[in-house]
Amino acid sequence: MSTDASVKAFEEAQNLIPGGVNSPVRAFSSVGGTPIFIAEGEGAYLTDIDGNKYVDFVQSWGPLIFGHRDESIEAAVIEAVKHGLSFGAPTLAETELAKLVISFFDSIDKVRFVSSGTEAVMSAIRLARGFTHRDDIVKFTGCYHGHSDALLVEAGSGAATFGNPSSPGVPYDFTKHTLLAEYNNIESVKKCFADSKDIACVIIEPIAGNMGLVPADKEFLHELRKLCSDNGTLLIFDEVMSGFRGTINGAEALTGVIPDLVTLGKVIGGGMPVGAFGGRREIMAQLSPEGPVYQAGTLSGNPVAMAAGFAALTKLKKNSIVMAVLEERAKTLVNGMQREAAALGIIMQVDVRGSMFGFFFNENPVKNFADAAKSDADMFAQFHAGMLKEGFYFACSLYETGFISTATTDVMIEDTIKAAAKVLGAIKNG
Ligand code: KE4
Repeated sequence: MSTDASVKAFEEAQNLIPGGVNSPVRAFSSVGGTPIFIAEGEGAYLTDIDGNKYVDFVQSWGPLIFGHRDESIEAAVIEAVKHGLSFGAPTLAETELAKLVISFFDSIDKVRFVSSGTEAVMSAIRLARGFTHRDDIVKFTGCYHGHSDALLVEAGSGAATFGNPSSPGVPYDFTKHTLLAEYNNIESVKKCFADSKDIACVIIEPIAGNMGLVPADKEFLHELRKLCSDNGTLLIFDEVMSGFRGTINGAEALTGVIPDLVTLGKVIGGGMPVGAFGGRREIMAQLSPEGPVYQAGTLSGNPVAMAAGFAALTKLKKNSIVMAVLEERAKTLVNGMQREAAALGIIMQVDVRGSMFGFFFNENPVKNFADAAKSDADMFAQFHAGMLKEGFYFACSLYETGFISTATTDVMIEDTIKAAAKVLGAIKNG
C-alpha cells in the first residue's frame, strides 16, 4: 500500500500550514508516521489521495453518525445552498433546529447556536459566571473542552488545586480562576470547594472521550450534582462529543443527573460547523440581547449548517433505536479485539457508550487521566500503524475515542477483529 502522495502532500502542507494541519491531533504526532490526506468519504469508508480505502472509525471525530455522504443530509445541504449561504439575520432553520435539539433534553429550555464546540463551552462558562456573579471554575484533568484560554490548564504544583497554563500564550491571570479536580474522585472536588467560595461552575464531560473513553461513575455524578446545588454552583455537562453519540437524550437520561447547562457540537451539525449551549430558561435569559452576558458570532446559526444538523437529528429522532444497535456493534468490536489480544497475552481494557468505543493497552481499569496515562503508548502506536496498513482508520491518539456509524456493517466489524488479531500477533512476535 503506497502513501507516496500523502507524504508529498504533507511535505508541502508543512511549508504553508503550521505542522501541516489545521488541528494538531491530525498530525499523527503521538503515533508517528505521515498523516494520510483524504480524497473522499463514502458511507463507512475513507479513500486517501493514493487511492487506499479504509474503514473509518474516526468519522471526523464524531459528527458523522450516519457515515460519509448520508443521502438525507447531503440533500438538505444542497437544497439549503440554493437559497443562499449566509444572511447574518434570523432564519426559520435556526428555530426549527432549536426546537429539535430542545426536544431531546429535559435540561434544555433554550439553546444558542455557535460555530464550534470551543465557542459553545467558552460561552457557557461566561454565562455561568454572569449568572452566579462568581469567577472560579472547576474542570477535570483529562477532560478537554476546546481551546479557550481558561481551559488550557494543567495541574498546579503540589496540593494546589488552582491550575497553571498548559500552553504558551495563555497568561497565568487567565487560568488563575480555574481549579482542577480528578475525574471520578468526589473528594478532589470537595477540596476545590474548600479552596474557593467563588465557584461559578463545574464543567465535566459526563462521558469523557478525550482521555480515551472513560465514562463518569453514576454515583460520582450524583455527588457532583449535590455538591454544586449545595454551593449555588452551576453544573455544566460538556456533551460536544458524547451528545447524540453516547446516548440520544444526553447523559442526564443515562444517569438521572440533570445539569444546569449542556454544551453540544459535532453530530448537531451533521458534519458542518455547529456548536450549541443550552439550559434552564432563567439562566439562558442572562444571555445578550435578552440579558447582559455578551456572546455573538457572524456565522452562528448558519442556514446551511442548520439544514445539515436538522437532517441528522431528524433521522435520529425517527430511528431512536439506532443507538442501541450501534452500541451492540461497538461491543462486538471491542470484545472481539479484547479476546484476540488476550489470546496473545496482551491485556486490553475496553468500554462502550452508545456508538462510542474505547480501548487501552493497560493491565488495570481506567477511571481517570492518571490511569489512562499508564497505558502502553508504544503498543498503541504500533497497533494504529498496523491497522492503517490493513485498511482500518483508528483515532491517531490513545487519548481519543472511536466511533461506529450506521454505515459500519457487521462484516466490517468482523474484518476489523481479524485484522486486529493479525496486527497484534505481528507486534507480539516482533
Ligand atoms: P471543537 O472546537 O473542536 O468543535 O470542540 C471542542 C470540544 C469541546 N468539548 C469536547 C468534549 C470535545 O471533545 C471537543 C473537541 N473534540 C476533539 C476530539 N477529541 C476535536 C478534534 C480536534 O481537536 O481536532
